[in-house]
Amino acid sequence: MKFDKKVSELIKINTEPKTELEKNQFQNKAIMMMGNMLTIFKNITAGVIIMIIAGCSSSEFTSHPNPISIIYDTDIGTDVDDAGALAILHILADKGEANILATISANQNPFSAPAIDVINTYYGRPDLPIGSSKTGPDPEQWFHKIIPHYPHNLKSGNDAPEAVALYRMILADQPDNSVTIVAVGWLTNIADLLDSTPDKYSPLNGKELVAAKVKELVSMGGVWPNTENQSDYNFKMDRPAANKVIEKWPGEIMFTGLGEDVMNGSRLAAEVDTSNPVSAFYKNFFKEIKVTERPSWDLIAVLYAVRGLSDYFTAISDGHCVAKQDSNNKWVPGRHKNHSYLVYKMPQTKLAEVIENLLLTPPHKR
Ligand SMILES: [Ca+2]
Repeated sequence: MKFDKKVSELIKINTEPKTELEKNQFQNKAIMMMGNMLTIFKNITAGVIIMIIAGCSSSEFTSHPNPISIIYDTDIGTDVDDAGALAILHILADKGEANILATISANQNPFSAPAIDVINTYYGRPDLPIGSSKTGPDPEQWFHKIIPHYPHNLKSGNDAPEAVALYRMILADQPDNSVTIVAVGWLTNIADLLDSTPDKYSPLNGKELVAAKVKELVSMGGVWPNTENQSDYNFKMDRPAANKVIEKWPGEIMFTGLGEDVMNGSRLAAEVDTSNPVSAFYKNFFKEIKVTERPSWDLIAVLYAVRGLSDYFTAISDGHCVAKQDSNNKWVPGRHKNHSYLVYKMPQTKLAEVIENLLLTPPHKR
């Protein structure tokens, strides 16, 4: 099933009033589903018993007791780390550590959403909802010209659901305090979500919906603790959006910002053939800008969003970030409000190995 068909069906389910006939059909379906679930439960129980008897260990691709529900928001195409970050998000989902709810472009470039679709399709999730900003920046830089060579359904971001509508539809359907949003580009969609008004998906406004459903926003932005004239790309690209999110986001934000000195991509480009589009994206990027590896900015944001601090990072939470009108950010030490930023705990070379090993993991074939 095409992802856009799935999204349109989701919209239909969430919006159309149910007639008596539909209600009866719904009840019958619910009864059938309960029967199916009982059968599945019996099969799982039997499977577990067989595994125990046979002495089997669980495979690498087992379900995790608490997979993190993730919405991935990206400016994919302006660099290559967005593609690598989406790849490792899929691998972490294959391992049962993440449940990807949606993949959304903050980049208005019409090729960004198809690039996301290429990666989702390669990693076996062609049905994942994909949204696209209709208002965000559209830089001329574009590094993924080879997307036509890979299977995907979405031909243009103009055909994708509008980003904020998709956010609202997905969030409204999730349990309270359960969703992690990881934003690895500029914060246009996140600011627009805050400004959104009640609609057919939820009677809550954007700020209320976020407060109810989002556990944490992970933002790959800023230089920490202070920029000190090192202008940050993601904040700078949509400064009003960054300032709005810093000042008005109603829940926890983890600013990651790390990655400049954690290099990756060299082994992926050298050892994995171009049937993997992410390997091809890295190869082309390296050729175009004449480098052999790339910082892990966005990949670190995803790694933290799914695995938390783990052995990799420490959080600095005593204080808060102040939005400034230029392209800088300032950390004011003091009592924790709702902001934190990451610092390294694991040596950068070892962290680079963790990330490259995830990039080299082949997709779980479904
Ligand atoms: Ca990015």
